[in-house]
Amino acid sequence: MYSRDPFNLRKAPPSALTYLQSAASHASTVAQRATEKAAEAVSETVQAATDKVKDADMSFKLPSNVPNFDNAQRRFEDHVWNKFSGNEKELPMYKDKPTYGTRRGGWFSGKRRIGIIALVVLGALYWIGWSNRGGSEGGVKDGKKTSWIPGGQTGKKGVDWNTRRESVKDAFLLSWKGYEEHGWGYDEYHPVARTGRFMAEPNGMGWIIVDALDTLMVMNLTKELKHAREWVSTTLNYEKNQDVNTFETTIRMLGGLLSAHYLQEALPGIKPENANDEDLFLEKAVDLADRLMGAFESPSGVPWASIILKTGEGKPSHADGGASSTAEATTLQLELKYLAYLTGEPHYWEKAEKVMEVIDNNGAKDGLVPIFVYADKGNFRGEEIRLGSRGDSYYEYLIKQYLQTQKQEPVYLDMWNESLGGVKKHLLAYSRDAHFTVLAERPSGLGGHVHPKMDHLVCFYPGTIALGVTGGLTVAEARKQPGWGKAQEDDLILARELMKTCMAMYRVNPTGLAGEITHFELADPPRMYRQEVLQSKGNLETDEDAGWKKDLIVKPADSHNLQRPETVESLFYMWRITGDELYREWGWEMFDNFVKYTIVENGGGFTSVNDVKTVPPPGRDNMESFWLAETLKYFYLLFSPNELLPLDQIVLNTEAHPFPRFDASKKRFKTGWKRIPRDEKGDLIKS
Ligand code: DMJ
Repeated sequence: MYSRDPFNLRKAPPSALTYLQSAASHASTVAQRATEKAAEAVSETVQAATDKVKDADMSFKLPSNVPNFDNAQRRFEDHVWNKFSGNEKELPMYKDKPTYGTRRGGWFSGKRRIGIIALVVLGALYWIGWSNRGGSEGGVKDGKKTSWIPGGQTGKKGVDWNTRRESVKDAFLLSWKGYEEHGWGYDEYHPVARTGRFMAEPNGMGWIIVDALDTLMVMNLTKELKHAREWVSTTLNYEKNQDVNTFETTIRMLGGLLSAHYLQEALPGIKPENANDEDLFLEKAVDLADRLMGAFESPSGVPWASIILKTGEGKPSHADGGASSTAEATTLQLELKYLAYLTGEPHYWEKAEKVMEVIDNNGAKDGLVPIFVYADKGNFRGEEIRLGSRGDSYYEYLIKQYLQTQKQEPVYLDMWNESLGGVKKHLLAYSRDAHFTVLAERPSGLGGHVHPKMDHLVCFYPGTIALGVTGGLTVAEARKQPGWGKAQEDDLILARELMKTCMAMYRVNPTGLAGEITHFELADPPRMYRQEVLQSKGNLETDEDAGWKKDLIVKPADSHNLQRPETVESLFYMWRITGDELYREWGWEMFDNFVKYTIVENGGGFTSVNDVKTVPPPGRDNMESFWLAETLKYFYLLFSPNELLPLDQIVLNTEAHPFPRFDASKKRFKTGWKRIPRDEKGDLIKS
């Protein structure tokens, strides 16, 4: 464990904070008085900084919770998203999944400077132990959550979301600056040791830089983007004689390059004016994709788990009897189909959809697929069913493939609907007392027992259900569409209940951060969704009646937090689709806790932590690339106006890289396969 000193206060205290530090070092009563005084001073400073941010943004006074229509960022976004319709322009070596506790572990101008000052000042509050002034831990004071950074207290009326999203941008910049200074070019970044590591020699894969390109664009961080682009242009190459994970390389690198290409075309001021390298990102994407194609050269068409990029040679998994993970094999389709659309090359499309056909021809019951599949024969390995690790994004990409090609491929809607029905029938149970809806697992197949365990990864599901229900429209818009009815309303209720369960997975811990895995107490026998629909009784909004916490168990081996995005991802969808501000408030609370408990000293950035049940949590000294690519992007979007990346015009890949929805028929692409019909029991009818 390292001692916490956010924002380098001990080594080089900014002058305004020297006073706070000395105050904090006085003996008990004196220190107490000094701290209170200091806190008042800081609070005034923060208020002044916040006001300045607001003043800088606003040409006239608006109510604080109304989006600012006149600031530069907003103009930038309006310009962009007005252009959207149609959008005519034409490794790592490890699997990023839960490992049950064994996983490996400048100053700027104007408004930005003020934002950073505010964050620094609030870091000082943490350093001097502000949290203890209210006599309770974790920012809970008088039974109410308190906030640490500009934007105000959670639950407060008239919240300024623009200020809150600026705080997210500041957190991103702090992470980026730490990486730029101490880990530049490395694929892994260790913010405490302030060093990094290549996952492939020489010069790495661009793991962090490429994954973050589109977040830099969405946040309009042009200076940082220029540096990143230069690196991509001068240093990035995929001539690596080393096997890399097919899926991770596709979703992060290919996905990152493609969304950078897309946003560069769509956003004003992003593409360099004198660029003769205007297709830089697309060229890199094509080069990478052509190397990845070797993974699909298996007898069945299901991709090998790994690929040697230099030779294009596919490799079976070293573990799991050589089987590929089902989620990995089926989470390459959005990327390859968008690339097919951009280039007009049909083989990307065909390879991608062939996998779906082979998987579906196994005839999995009720749309629920086992989590391993052999690349040589295309058959499943074992019967284990879950929507957590190795199962998750299979389901996600069903509905997203349907939306990506503007609903031209109903086969994927059919598969999505079938799987949602399977989830309701087999996997949804209620926790024993509070009746949280639990998305459980079936480790021994559908005939086996219900295992009440939820990986953090599963929390992509509530938002994805909501996306499936409305297709990205708001509920208000969707209710006017033909075909809307009780089934859709019920699914939204289910999404809300699961969202609440995921939030409980955060609030159950004293840090307010979720562990990698949470178990639930069930009744004996379990009460199941298919038998009765229950509303959860746990009241998450008060700390007085926290009896609901007894339904959740976070085991020591599962209590790490890897800065994962799934819950804020779902909060983002839930906010956009339902318009219920509760989801934004929950997101703010989560962000607040990430800042409070995962920030590292000396400006290194933010880190994964080892134990969310200890305050402060011991650091893990690793910043995941998806912290920049996903987690902070989703926070930023959650607090942004809804017009930024309009949900009915884009799809986000599983690494939060946005692609446009497109009319596949314009490039003469269409679904090249059909499902084998099923009988009334769901068995394949083979001719
Ligand atoms: C990301 O790489 C993707 O979201 C993937 O689908 C799951 N794992 C991480 C984030 O948790």
